[in-house]
Amino acid sequence: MKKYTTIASYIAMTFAVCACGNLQPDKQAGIIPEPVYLQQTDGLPFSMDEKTPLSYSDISLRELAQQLSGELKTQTGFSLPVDAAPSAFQTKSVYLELTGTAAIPVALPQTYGLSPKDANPADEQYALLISADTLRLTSASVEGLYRGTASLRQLIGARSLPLKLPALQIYDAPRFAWRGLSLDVSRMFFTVPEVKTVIDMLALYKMNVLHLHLSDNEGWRIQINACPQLTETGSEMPNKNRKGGFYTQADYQELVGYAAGRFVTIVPEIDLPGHTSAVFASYPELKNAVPVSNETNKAVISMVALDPDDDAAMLLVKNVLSELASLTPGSYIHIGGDETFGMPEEKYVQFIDKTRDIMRDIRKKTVGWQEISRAHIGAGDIIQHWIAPGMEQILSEDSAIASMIPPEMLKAMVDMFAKAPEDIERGIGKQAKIIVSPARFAYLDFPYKEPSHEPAQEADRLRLGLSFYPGATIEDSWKWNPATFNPLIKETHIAGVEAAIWCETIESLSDLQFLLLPRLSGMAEKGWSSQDTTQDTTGWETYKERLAAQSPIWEKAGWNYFKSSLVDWEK
Ligand code: TNX
Repeated sequence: MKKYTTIASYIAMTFAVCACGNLQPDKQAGIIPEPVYLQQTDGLPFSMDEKTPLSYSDISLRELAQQLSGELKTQTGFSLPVDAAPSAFQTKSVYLELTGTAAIPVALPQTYGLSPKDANPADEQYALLISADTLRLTSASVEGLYRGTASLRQLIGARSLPLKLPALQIYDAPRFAWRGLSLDVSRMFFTVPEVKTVIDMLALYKMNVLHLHLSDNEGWRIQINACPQLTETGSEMPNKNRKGGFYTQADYQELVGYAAGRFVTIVPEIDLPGHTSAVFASYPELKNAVPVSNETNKAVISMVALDPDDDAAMLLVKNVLSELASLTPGSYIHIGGDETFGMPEEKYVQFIDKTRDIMRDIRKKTVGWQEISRAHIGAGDIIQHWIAPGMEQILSEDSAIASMIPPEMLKAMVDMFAKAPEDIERGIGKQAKIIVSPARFAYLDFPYKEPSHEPAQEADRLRLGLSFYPGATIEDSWKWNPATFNPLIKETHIAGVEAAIWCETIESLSDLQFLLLPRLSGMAEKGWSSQDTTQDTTGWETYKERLAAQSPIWEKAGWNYFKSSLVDWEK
């Protein structure tokens, strides 16, 4: 304790400087998301090799120590010997320590938002202290220690052997309690091992939610025992000659378990009542709530929606959500609710209200795309904001997409986008919280605008991402602040931040990684880092350097990434 008091007075001085926005650029450390407080010291580095013991203060940390040792092997080629039993701190070891909160001597900023498992967001705080003979990671919780291991893994992975880690002190905590990625496994089915790779990517950047988009027009991806046709027929929809597929309940539970081991919560989405062509193909007797001709419905995007007055449809919804709830330990299920083009508004409201009643009965909390604010939602519900200002341009009359859509449908789409700002005001008025996923920053299927450093990547760059979106440079995607980009949304309204990757153009894990990296790290920073350096003159420059430090880590892990020409990857 005495030791911390001394550190505290020293830090109080330097932290005062940081608080004025004059942050120490974390040049050599190269950590993303930028830690709240990082001070590099002049001391000698900590040397680490295959003999450095990995020790811990409490038996509950043994598994974490073993996991860390295994993860370090990919980055270093060796794993650290893990002590058989807990011990007191010893020098020259990597030491994991559960402590009281008092061990963090600086006032860390408040964490806003909602935890996906209703935990105390403060549990993610950690301290990492490195000097010539100390490598000490402390937190009040195992989860906080796990977040700290992500910083440590980056410090190690970015360096070559023999390992010398810079002397530094990090005190860190998240800005938002919910930091996620929405993964579209409907348009492109990813196997269990592939999804595990995505979870590994999230964990390295301290993200804690994998939102799985389990159903859409192009395919139903989760086994539901009460509705066998959903997987029998719905998982094999005609979809650009892509292979179909679905997760058995055992597969899904395996993913939930793998994610939990990395402090990632799976939030499953069943997209309702629209985006349900796979449901209608499975159960053709269901009534369509959208009054359009069959001809219009065969066009580019199908206009279908489940009808709240159809008992068979509501029974299906109840069966699906109940089974999913029993497989999902997290507090939330996402019910979709987006883009019900052409569905009469009263029907839409009635559908969401009925679905919310089901959610209450199965004791899960509701997340839905922002349009659900039109129904009777309230405190405890979350709306996901995706239709950011600028979206309406994509549908302007002379845009690429407008020419592909039948006029009847285009009108319904334009109407929906026009109402979008009201969704947010209404949702806030009803006490709902907001997951911030504005398409132009958070949708990782925007094509990359700048070329790659490698001419061989140009074909992939031009192929991947939806061509009707304007391109975005990785700088465009990083330069925004979740609490200021939309004047309607204040920090206190925000549940968290989510990136989304939609897979219409993606055909493999390698394609997926190409669109995820490097922008995913930037999105993780939006969710975690309290300090906004996007407006500083050096903010982007130092971010680029931190980004460049990630590429050795990705290469050793075998992850594909876009070598943006804006970054000097060689450094
Ligand atoms: C809109 S975002 C959709 C998805 C598409 C995506 C493409 C949302 C709630 N709906 O169905 O895949 O755009 O970027």
